[in-house]
Amino acid sequence: MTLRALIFDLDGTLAETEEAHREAFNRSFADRGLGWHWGRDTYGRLLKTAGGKERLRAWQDGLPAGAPRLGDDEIAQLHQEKTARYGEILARGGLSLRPGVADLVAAAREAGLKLAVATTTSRRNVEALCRCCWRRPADAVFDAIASGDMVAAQKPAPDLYLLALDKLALPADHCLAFEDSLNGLLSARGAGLRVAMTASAYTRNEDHSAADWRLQGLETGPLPPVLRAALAG
Ligand code: XBP
Ligand code: MG
Repeated sequence: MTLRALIFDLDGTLAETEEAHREAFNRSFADRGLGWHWGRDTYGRLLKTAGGKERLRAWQDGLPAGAPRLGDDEIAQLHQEKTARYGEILARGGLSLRPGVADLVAAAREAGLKLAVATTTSRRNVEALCRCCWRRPADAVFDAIASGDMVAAQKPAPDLYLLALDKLALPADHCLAFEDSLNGLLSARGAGLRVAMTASAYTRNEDHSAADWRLQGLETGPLPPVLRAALAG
């Protein structure tokens, strides 16, 4: 099989973004005077639900009976406010790529591989991360972007990776996925992809044994043999 493209998950894989997301959620709660606050332990549990709006609904479902609840339109509005806060955090340079990511992306581009993103977060947040960490628009870094606002079913459903493959116009067996979470692993495998895992701060205790490769980090390697061969040209 000739490797033709790398498909990267974004949150937790390209960068440790979830503390910035958590801060943005908490700021949007405070702005509205909701009296909600997500600590790390709570957020770690809520991260089992992919997608910020879906996560807000899962949070509400766990509130005591009789607690005030937001309707779907209010959830959508609150999530837009959260996304604005997240963009402000990244615009202040509040984030950097995980070690090894910039070098791998540059080496893959140099070797003629296509590069894609398959992420549950929004297209707007993909743009914010690329401008913050690469100082370039997302379309200048990646050949194809599949984001949560483009599909109906979030990870672990395969929809995002199937959309990335469609945008790349490549079959799954010519591509390699990089993920940090079990939801992402299941999504990529569901789309027929082989998966290299780099667990992140919030996913270190998950069971990633179904992955094809489990790396400590992209900078420590060893990279999957199929990728090493493609980079060697
Ligand atoms: C991780 C997610 C996202 C982020 C929050 O996405 O599940 O929901 O936690 O971003 P990835 P939004 O697939 O990149 O790991 O609030 O924009 O959803
Ligand atoms: Mg992730």
